[in-house]
Parts: sequence; C-alpha cells; structure tokens
Amino acid sequence: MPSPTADPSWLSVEDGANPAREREIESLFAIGNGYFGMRASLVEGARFSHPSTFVAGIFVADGVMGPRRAVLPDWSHFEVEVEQERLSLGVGRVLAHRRQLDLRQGILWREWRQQDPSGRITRLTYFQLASLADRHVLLQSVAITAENYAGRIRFTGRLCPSDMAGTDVEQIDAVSGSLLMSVPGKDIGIATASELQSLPASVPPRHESGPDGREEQWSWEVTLGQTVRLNRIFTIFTSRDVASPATTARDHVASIRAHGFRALAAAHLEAWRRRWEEAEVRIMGDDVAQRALRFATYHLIAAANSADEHVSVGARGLTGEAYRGHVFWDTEVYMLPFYLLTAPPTARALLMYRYHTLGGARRKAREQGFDGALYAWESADTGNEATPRRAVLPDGRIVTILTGEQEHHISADVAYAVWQYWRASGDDTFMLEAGAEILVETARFWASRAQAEPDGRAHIRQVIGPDEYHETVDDNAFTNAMAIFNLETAADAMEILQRKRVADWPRLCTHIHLAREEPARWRALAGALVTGFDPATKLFEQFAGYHQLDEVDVVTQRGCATPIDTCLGPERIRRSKAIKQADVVALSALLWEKWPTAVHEANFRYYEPRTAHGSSLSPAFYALVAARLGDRALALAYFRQAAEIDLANNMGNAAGGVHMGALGALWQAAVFGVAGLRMCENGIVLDPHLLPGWAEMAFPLQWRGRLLHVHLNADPRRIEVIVEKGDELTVAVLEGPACSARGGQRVVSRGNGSGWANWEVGQ
Ligand code: IFM
Repeated sequence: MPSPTADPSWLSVEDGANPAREREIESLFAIGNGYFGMRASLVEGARFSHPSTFVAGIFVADGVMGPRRAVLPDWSHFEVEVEQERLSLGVGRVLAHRRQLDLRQGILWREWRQQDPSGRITRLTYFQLASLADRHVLLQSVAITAENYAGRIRFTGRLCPSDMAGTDVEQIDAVSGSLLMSVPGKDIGIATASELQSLPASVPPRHESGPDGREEQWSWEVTLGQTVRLNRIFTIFTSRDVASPATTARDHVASIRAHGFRALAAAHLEAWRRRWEEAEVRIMGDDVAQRALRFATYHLIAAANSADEHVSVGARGLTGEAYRGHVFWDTEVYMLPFYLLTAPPTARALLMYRYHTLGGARRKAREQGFDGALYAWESADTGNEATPRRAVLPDGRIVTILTGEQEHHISADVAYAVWQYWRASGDDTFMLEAGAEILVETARFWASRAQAEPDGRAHIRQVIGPDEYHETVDDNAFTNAMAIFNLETAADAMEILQRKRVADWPRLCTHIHLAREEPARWRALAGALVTGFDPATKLFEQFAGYHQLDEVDVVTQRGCATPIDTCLGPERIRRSKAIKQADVVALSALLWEKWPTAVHEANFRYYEPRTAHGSSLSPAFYALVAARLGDRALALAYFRQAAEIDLANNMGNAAGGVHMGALGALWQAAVFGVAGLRMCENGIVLDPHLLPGWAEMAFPLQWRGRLLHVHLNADPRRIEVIVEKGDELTVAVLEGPACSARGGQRVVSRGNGSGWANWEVGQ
C-alpha cells in the first residue's frame, strides 16, 4: 500500500484546520487526472467547506450567464460514528490534524486524531487519489483506530448528498453502490459506481445498503487499540465517453476489483513516476523555488488529459469554480509549452480542442462581421463565446464585460501555439489534419479584421489587449504583432507543406479552400500592419495614444491591499498608464527572436514600473524576461511573487481554484527564462542565467522525438545535455559554440571567461 513520500520537499502540508483558509486548501490540495478533479474538502463535510468534483467537459447552462462547469457530488464523502457519536472537528478535542498533498505520488493524505466528549480517542487516517493510470478510477483507503476504547464504529459512505444540495446534477437512478445523474437541460448522463472492501478479515463487518442505494453503512465491534480499514474503488463514466455510463461504471468496478486495490494503487504510482521522469525541474540551492516548481508541475499534470481532444484546461483547472471552468488564452500561451516539451500528446489533444471548436470560432467571426475564425475569449464545451456580458462587483455595482467582444488576440494566440507545437514535435499529420486549418482560418480573420487606411498602413482598431484596464483601444502592440505572426506563419506553413507534403497538398488546399493568392495577401498585410514601434526609443507604444496618458505611481500602489484599478476607479485607470499585466512584455516572452535584446531591455525597463500585476499571469512572464535580460535579482523577485500566487494566496483568490496559467508560466520562467531554452529549426539553444542561490538546475525535455536531459551548474559554469534517445540534433549556447549530438551521447560545455568553451562530446 502507498505511504507518504518520505522526502518532505515533495509534500505540501497543512496542519490544523482553519475555517478561514479551508476553501483555499480545498483548491491547493485538489487531486485530479485531467478527466476529473476533486477539491480536497473534509470528507465528513463542514459549514465552511465547499466540496466539489468536476468532470472535464461537463458544463451546465446558467441562464444569461452562459455555460458553467457543473459541480458534481463529492464521492469521497463519508462519516464515522463511534458509539453513535459522529466524529467531527467541532465536537470534542482535536488532538492532531494534518493534510498532506503528496506531489510525487498524486495522493491526498489526511491524519486526524479526535477525542470525543466521552474521552474516546479515534485516529482516522486516509488517502485518496484520482488514478493517472486509469482516468475513470478514484481510490480511497480509510483506516480507523480505536486508540483507547473498545466499542462500535460505524462508517457511512454516500455517493451524493440526499437532496443533491450544492451540486448541479439531478439523480436519475440509484442501485446499490451506483448512481446515475444528469445535468439539467443537457443530454448528458454521469454515472459512478463503488465497491468497498473491509479489512482485516478477522474483524467481521456488518454491512447495510441504504434504502435508496446511494448510502452504505459498515460497522464493526472493535477491541482496544484495534484498526479497521475500508478500501473503496469508485469508477466514473459519462455519456460523453460511453453509450451507457451506468452499466460501464458498474462493469468497470467489477472488472478492476479483480486486480485488487493494491495493484490499482501501484499502477497509479507508476504513472506518476513516469510523468515526473518526463517533467521534473530540479533546482539545487533554492528549496522555495524547488517546492514551487513541483507544486506547479503537479497541478499541470493533474489538469490535462491526452486521451480527450474535446476538452481543454480551464483557467483554474479542475480545482475550483472561478471563471466558470472556462478556457482562456492561458492554455495556449501560458500552459501549453509545458505540455509541448514534457508530454507532446497532451499538447496535441489541447490543440485538437481548438480544432474541434473552430465552428464556434467561425460563428463568432461571422457575428462580428469578419471572415475566418475568431476564437471565444472564454470557451466552454461548444466553442461558442462564453464570456458573461455583465458581472456584479463585490460592492454590488454591475459592470459590462467587453473582453468577449474585443479581446481578439486569442485567435493569434491559438495560431502561435499551433506553430510552436509543429516546430517542437514535427508532427506533420497534425498539421495536415488540423493545424493548417487553424492557421489559415485565423489568418483569414486578421485579413478581414485589419483595415487599410489612408496613411498607407493597416490598423486593428477597438480591441482589448492583455492589459484589460484599457478597453476599446486602437493598434494594441501585442495584438498587432501577434496578428503579424499569425499571418506570416500561416503563409510559411502553406509554403512548407506545399514543398514537403507534395502528395497531400492538393487535398489540403481543397479542404481549406485555399485561394492561390491568399498567402501573398497575408504577407502583404503583415508588412503593412502598424506595431507602434519607435526605432528612436526602441519602445513599442502599448496602443495608439498610450504615451499621452497620465503617469501614476504603480510601484507604491503594489504594496497596498486594494488593487490599483479599484483605488483609481475605471475612468482614472483608463486615463492612466497603469497596466494590469504583461502586455508588451508578454510580446518579448513570446516573440523574443523577432527583435534584438536592446528592444526587449528598453520595453522591459519602461513597462515594468507601470505594471500592477493585477493578473496572476503577469509576474512569471516578468521573471522570464528579466532572466533572459540577465537581471537575476529582479527575475528572482518576480519568480517568488509568481510562486506565491497559490502557495501564499497572494492575490487572495485561490479559493476559486489554483491559477493554472500562472503555474505554467512559472515553469516557463524556469526553462525559457533561467535556462534560456530556445527551440530552433535544427535543435535547441541554451542561455543559462541561474538565479541567485540556484547552484544547479536540471530538467528533461522532448524535441522532435528526442528525449533530452539538461543539467546546468552555476559555479563553475557548466552545461551538460544528455540525449537519451533519438536522431542527431544541434545543441548550442546562445551566440556561442554549437555541436551535434545523438541518442546515447552526452555533450558538455564549460564557462570560459564570460563565454563558453567548445562542446565536449562523449557517451
Ligand atoms: O486570461 C486571463 C486574463 O488575461 C486576465 N484575467 C483573468 C483571465 C483568466 O486567467
């Protein structure tokens, strides 16, 4: 049976129980496997707790507010009674209470010693996991010890609350140990089945099923000091996956129980072991950074499912209700690189979600009077725009939300991700089947969206860029530069595919209705679009007129509890240069190779003091760019700030779920920023800037079928790359020596003054 990982650096630990922090802990300690996720609620329930289970892709219609990811019952719920007295944190005395999220094993552990008002001390120890080996399986193992008494212990497990309170589903049917539910207004069935086994055999249980089949009771007469254990296997299926979820859920339980609980747990542990092998970033010398990267990696692994190309990862993953489970640019821009380099099939599945939602993107473009595909700013199950049109602020004011209408850069962000995936994976099949169509349809959108104007240039007016403090702006530099990227790469992709896939090319052209002159038109438009770049100052103006806005002291305001947009109010913030989040600096992070370092430096220094970091996405991209610029102290400060978004709840909203985009961006800050990794046509380039205190850094990555291990040392400076498998590729240091290496080889370059010595190639 599993036991908690011995090395404490792999554990997130919460001692005691603080009602004020409970919802935050539920998010941070959530378990998941990309198919379903479960908040780490106290199994016995509590007033201050909000247990929820989410299944990816299951949304409920919520009136004018649009789709919201459905809250399903907490299948892990159970209660324990000792001599008919219910064990509760609020009754009697808590002698010990500890929850641990085991990042390495993907397991939530809880240990609880409670003295009831009659003086009986009971120890409850359990773990639960969302199997990564079989995504339809949840395992729970509960041990109950009568520490200082003999008597009757009763365990009651329930598949759902009696009235489904707190959930979005209705019960259709319940038969002993299994439950079929539906989502109102949707033609979706969700079924769960469970199987319990009592141990040890020497303590015979009494087992009863409740009249409605949703409840099971197990009781034992225990002797002083005796421990009883229940192992529970749950299965979950929906009509999205199978024709008959109830039968499949029951059959699946019946078939897997034959393997035994231990074997099911062992398969899960093995799946996590393999995933960590592909994804672990190791930092020697900075335990805080190490822990933060492990936490980020854990949640990134737990959020995505390579086997389902009709779902994507929402802004809060499967850990909470914030943003209604919707998918934003967070996925393609902030999370996808992690999957791209550690689990390419997952990256592919996420991009296929965008392929399958092209219909919604085309509809949105048409509705706004454009061609091609304009992706939903907030996307749910259909790909239709799901951004609510209004929101109620905490003070009761109602505000109009314009992002759904105006935040158009999303289309270029998706195209950017398609290009990155193709470049890193070399997956031509994906391009022919899906990627090319996304690139072309998004390019067509920009071709109709941008307007040629009398100044001889093309403009994109009335948009919202990443900085959402400024709405309805013209020529947002990020939007325009990403549109240029989209137009150019669509044209490049057509050229490459025409050359490389001669046999497939005619069919592709017919399928995407490519007109012969389109690629040239896209290139011409890309050349005509303004970017707001001033060669004299090397600055991009964030949008037309930005430089005329009022200066405000953003840096001082960062220390205040109230965010700057609340302090200044919407009108003043609009007239000010205060920026919500990385905007031009996000451009540096994404399109670094497009401009010389001096341009990135100038823009970083200009926009950094004006950025309020009012979005969780911002600090890690500042860390990434600061690291690339070699400002290691500032990079570390931003890295810490990004790491604390969930771990220290420094934005105060972790109760709604962990910030998946920020977690993905933290990984990028380490790999693209600190290690300075770039992916090129022939291989990889590194430009390490280890942060203060980081003695060593190591990480694996996958590039076009090669599996690499990068190992960096600070003092003496050294880069080692092991090519574990695959054909030859180029390994280079930025503006330094390059070499070729293939599977089974190890290449090393050592610091040489301020540069790097030639690579030594060995086995
Ligand atoms: O996508 C982000 C956006 O950039 C800022 N507001 C929150 C969204 C979801 O994380």
